[in-house]
Amino acid sequence: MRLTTPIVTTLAVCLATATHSHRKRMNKMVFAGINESGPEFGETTFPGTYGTDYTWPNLSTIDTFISQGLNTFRINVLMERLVPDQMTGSLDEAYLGNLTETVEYITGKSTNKSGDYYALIAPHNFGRYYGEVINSTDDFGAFWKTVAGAFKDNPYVVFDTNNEYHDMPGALVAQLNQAAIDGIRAAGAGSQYIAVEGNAYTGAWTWTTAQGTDGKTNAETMGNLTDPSNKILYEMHQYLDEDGSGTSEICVSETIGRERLEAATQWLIDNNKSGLLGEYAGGVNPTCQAAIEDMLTLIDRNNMVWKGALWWAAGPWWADYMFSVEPTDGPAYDTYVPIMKRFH
Ligand SMILES: *[C@@H]1O[C@H](CO)[C@@H](O)[C@H](O)[C@H]1NC(C)=O
Ligand SMILES: *[C@@H]1O[C@H](CO)[C@@H](O)[C@H](O)[C@H]1NC(C)=O
Ligand SMILES: *[C@@H]1O[C@H](CO)[C@@H](O)[C@H](O)[C@H]1NC(C)=O
Ligand SMILES: *[C@@H]1O[C@H](CO)[C@@H](O)[C@H](O)[C@H]1NC(C)=O
Ligand SMILES: *[C@@H]1O[C@H](CO)[C@@H](O)[C@H](O)[C@H]1NC(C)=O
Ligand SMILES: *[C@@H]1O[C@H](CO)[C@@H](O)[C@H](O)[C@H]1NC(C)=O
Ligand SMILES: CC(=O)N[C@H]1CO[C@H](CO)[C@@H](O)[C@@H]1O
Repeated sequence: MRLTTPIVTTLAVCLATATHSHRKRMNKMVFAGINESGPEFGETTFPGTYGTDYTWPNLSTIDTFISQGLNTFRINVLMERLVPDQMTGSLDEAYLGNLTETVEYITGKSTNKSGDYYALIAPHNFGRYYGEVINSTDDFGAFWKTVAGAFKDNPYVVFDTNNEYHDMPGALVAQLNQAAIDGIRAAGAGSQYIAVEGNAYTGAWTWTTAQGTDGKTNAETMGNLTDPSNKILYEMHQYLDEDGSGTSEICVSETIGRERLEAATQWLIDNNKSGLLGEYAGGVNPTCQAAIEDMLTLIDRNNMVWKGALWWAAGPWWADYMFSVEPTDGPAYDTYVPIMKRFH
């Protein structure tokens, strides 16, 4: 949701080998799904009241998405509700209880026959805690050690360190991500994927160009993260409207999604990293539909680096929000869920 002029890159991206051009179906994404929104609503009200300020996903909608072939759900939460008062504090049992119920509902669908069902735990905090930029890597590591400890035995949880860091030093964002990785592994959660996000709202289109307050881009700072389990996913977000903020239903062109992903895709390839498009959306209209399909085609063809894509968003309180895929009345449900299904 960064407000800058669009950068249209002309960099060519290495595509998958032509020998696969007659595939009957798309390659399977590891993670195909949607964002579940609700637990982070009322994001300036702490702690807030369940049912008034925020809500949890309607679990029966998870079944609907699964029946449509989706397998990954990014659950947006707030750090202040999960670990109140201070990052080094303890878990709020009620909020954790609701989160655990949602997580286990999703991941419990995993069987050898059905495949894997993933739940991302994603603090929608933008690198802030009670509105202040997080500057203590020790406290942030402690937060993640505490949270990961509660889920360490569930291999289908994905820990998403924070939603959309922005207007921070790039070096600090990388250090916070490293502290989160270290805290999660120190909790004994060794098997799970960890989704790291970058500065500048983790935008794919500006991954190599947008500078943090220290002048550093994500491309310059994020590549040195280390993980003893080697399960880092570089999570990026991409919207297709003029300013890339996801606030307009108008997409720039039918090819804008692919164009905006090209430089980041090349970075993933050059640095031997795995990527996850953790948020994307477009309006319900032919230009956006073509652009989304074109973008998912790029992801599919580069599935040696891109491991999946998650639509923004579903959730019980979106009402007629233009991007809502909440089953089955969400305005984008009929158009975009079949497309997601096709690419999974
Ligand atoms: C969910 O949160 C509500 C309100 O805080 C609480 O009463 C309830 O016990 C929680 N549910 C679980 C399963 O922990
Ligand atoms: C699932 O597969 C794993 C590995 O192949 C195997 O060890 C396990 O017994 C299987 N579980 C079930 C319930 O079939
Ligand atoms: C770090 O964050 C705390 C809490 O928001 C703030 O009080 C402190 O001034 C910050 N320190 C630095 C060096 O920015
Ligand atoms: C790794 O760190 C070095 C030294 O700080 C820096 O020059 C380089 O750009 C970093 N690489 C990546 C991929 O982030
Ligand atoms: C790329 O990463 C994979 C998995 O992290 C690793 O096994 C492989 O050796 C790496 N390849 C190169 C060329 O660094
Ligand atoms: C939950 O979702 C189901 C299936 O879409 C729907 O029938 C039901 O009305 C929803 N419940 C609430 C409370 O929104
Ligand atoms: C693109 C978009 O819709 N962003 C919204 C995501 O949801 C949060 C609240 O959960 C809003 O603040 C954002 O504007």
